[in-house]
Amino acid sequence: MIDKQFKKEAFKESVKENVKFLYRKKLEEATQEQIFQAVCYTVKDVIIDNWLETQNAYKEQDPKTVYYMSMEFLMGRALGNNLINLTAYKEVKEALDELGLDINAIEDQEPDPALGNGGLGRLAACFLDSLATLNYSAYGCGIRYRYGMFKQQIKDGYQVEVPDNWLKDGYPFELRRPEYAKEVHFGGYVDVEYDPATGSNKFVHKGYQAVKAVPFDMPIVGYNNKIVNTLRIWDAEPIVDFELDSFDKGDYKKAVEQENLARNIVEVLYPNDNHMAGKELRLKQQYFFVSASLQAAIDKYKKNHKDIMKLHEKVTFQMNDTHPTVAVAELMRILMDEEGLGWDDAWSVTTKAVAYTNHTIMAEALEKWPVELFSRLLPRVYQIIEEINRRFVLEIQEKYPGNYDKIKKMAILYDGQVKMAHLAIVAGYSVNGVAKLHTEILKKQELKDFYEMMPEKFNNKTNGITQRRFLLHGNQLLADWVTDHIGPEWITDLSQISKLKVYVDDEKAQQEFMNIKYQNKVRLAKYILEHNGVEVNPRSIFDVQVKRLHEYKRQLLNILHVIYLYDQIKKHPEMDFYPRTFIFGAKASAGYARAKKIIKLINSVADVVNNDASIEGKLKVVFIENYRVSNAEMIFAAADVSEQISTASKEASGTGNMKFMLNGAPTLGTMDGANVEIVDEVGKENAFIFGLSADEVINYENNGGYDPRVIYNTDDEIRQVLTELVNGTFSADTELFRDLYNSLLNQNGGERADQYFILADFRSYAAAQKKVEEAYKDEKGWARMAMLNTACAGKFTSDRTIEEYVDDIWHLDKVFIK
Ligand code: GL9
Repeated sequence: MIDKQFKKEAFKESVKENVKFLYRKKLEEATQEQIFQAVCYTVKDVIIDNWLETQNAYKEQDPKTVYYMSMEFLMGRALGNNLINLTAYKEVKEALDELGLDINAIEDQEPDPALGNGGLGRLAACFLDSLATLNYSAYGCGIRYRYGMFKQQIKDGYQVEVPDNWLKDGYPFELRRPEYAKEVHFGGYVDVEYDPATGSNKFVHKGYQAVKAVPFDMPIVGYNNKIVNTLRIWDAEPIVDFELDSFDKGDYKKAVEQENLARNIVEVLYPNDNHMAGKELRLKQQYFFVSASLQAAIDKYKKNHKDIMKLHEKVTFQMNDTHPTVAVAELMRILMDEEGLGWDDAWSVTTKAVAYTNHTIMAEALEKWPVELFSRLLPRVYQIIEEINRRFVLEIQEKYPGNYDKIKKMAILYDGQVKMAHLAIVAGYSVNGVAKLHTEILKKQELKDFYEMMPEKFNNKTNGITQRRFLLHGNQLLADWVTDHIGPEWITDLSQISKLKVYVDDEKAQQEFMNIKYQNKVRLAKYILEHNGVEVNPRSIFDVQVKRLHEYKRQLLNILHVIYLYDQIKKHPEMDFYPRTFIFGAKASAGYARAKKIIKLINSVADVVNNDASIEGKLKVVFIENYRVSNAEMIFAAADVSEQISTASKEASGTGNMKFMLNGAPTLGTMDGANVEIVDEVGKENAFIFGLSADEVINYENNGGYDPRVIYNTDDEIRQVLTELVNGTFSADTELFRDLYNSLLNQNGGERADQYFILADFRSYAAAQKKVEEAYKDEKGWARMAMLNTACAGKFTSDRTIEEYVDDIWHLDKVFIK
């Protein structure tokens, strides 16, 4: 598609016009930021036309629509991605060249919209890309946080969090839609009033505080198909006092409270990954965007449809984890209190319209709200949950008479808590896990009782990633090479990438493939020099672990192994050793002390190792500051080894693992999450697998854990590594890493010693690492393995995932635009 605006001359004119119009400047006088804005407005102009056309086509063809409800959308930068999906990237790059501008520098002006923590939020973003590309009608529904994921600075080896003011200069791709504003109500009480018209009682919510939810729409551009869907994120505004109910007129205190509520509610994203903080404001955020999104969806439905009882035929709501689960009760409330349905009708529609995805089995991530808090904040919604619970408990009793243990384990309300996962499962028409192993663990362990009672709801949808961002945009050299060899079909049909298999033994192809990897390593080395001041050798093995910092992801195992290698090199300087660069990137939750200490340890080890001339640069350790979507794209492209070393059973899927694979980096990992399926696709001889299995881990856990002291007492080299945490090797303060040391050896309160089995897996990890080194020395063998990883990555496109959601859960219709 070469639209008018993307003919080079027209494009250049338009950019100059925009600079003049927006800033009263000539191109030569404009700053890079101003040029970035001007370029975006030119691109947005094209997008808007397609956006209008798409929405018109949806109106005419009336397809079923999915509303993907998520507290997080980790979009990453839009400009480059939009150009890619408009198939205009190359023309625009040339046009900018001719203006004396570098497209990379312009792209670098864009702040990363970081409205998410990690995998869960990035998955939502990949899904939106695939939905638009596959011609499905879809909305992303979320929150327009004023501050997204914090920016990470490393000072003296410590993480420092800096606010991410991504809206500071205005975000060019968003569109404010005040005409679709909705009111959301908090607090107050419920009155029961007799309605003589119907002869029944109705429930009236009174004395509440109100917030105005104002939507901002972001375009989601499909690849080369003219579809533009919408990510609708909600901002909060105070309801100014003349808009107060007549009842409240002149209530100054209330007006101030409402203003504060609006100011706070969308202020900031909670920076927790796989962890629930239980803060009241978080529940307010959840209800705020859920209520506004449901109201908007129902309004839209009612514009073209009369029968609310058929809502589920045109609309489906996918709940991304339990974060939006209050949607179950809010939909019931709207259907009953606003639309006038009775309970049974409302329940019948709701339970055909909402579906739930589970993303973790980590106990600390399970959302449970105190009844006191919940009922105070959302009195009417709580009342509805009580009734859902009452009816469900009756069902349990009918199915398992006299079995009170079942009620204890499965009730939605128990022990003074509202259990959001139970609500999601009871109401949802589908419950899915995100990788085969994860879904099996849900069925056999975490959600066993629910699976036994309603097996038909459970299904697996293995995660995926979009190849448009993580290969076509992030690794343009490899993308061009792939297209030269097998044509461009892989861009929208990643299964085609298996055609590369015929080249894996072709020496010329091997050399080209590895030369591209080398160039990407040079690009990353330059970034590292600029950002870390560390020189790394692009001929060394780039061994990469980038993901959120979490004990279960075991960055600690990785850095302990680095210490072990360092000890080995020091002890045997003559030993054969292939140069290695260990690259880390990770944000720790601001309140997660142990995770932050692990960051400090990585940086302390880096200081010692990188500055020890005696090891002749054989080992380098780099911690990349502020890991985020934009630098991730460059990091995946440059990786030789993909570290996926979570304690088996803990990582529900992982999606970084797929991004590395697609970019030709073999997995060094445990049999956890989607690693299992990666090995299925590429073959275990093209991966480096180690460690306890999920069954073994679960077995230990169910039987009181294991004893790391046995390993400590019998393995001198492991003991030496641990000792170096507390003997001053990496910090003059010998107490600095004492907590990490203790966590591996001593039980602490309810926490078992080494609860993530680091020492248990250490030897098999070290052995797998040794195999990596041997394999890398065999240049042809390695090239073959790297190419096979790319060639076997077809399954892991989010296009495949979305088609499975559509076939098994959503049943959407495709829409085509002429
Ligand atoms: C996560 C899992 O931990 C990942 O293994 C999984 O790939 C993603 C997407 O399904 O979901 N679950 C979860 O709570 N997070 C995940 O990344 N964390 C956040 O990003 C909040």
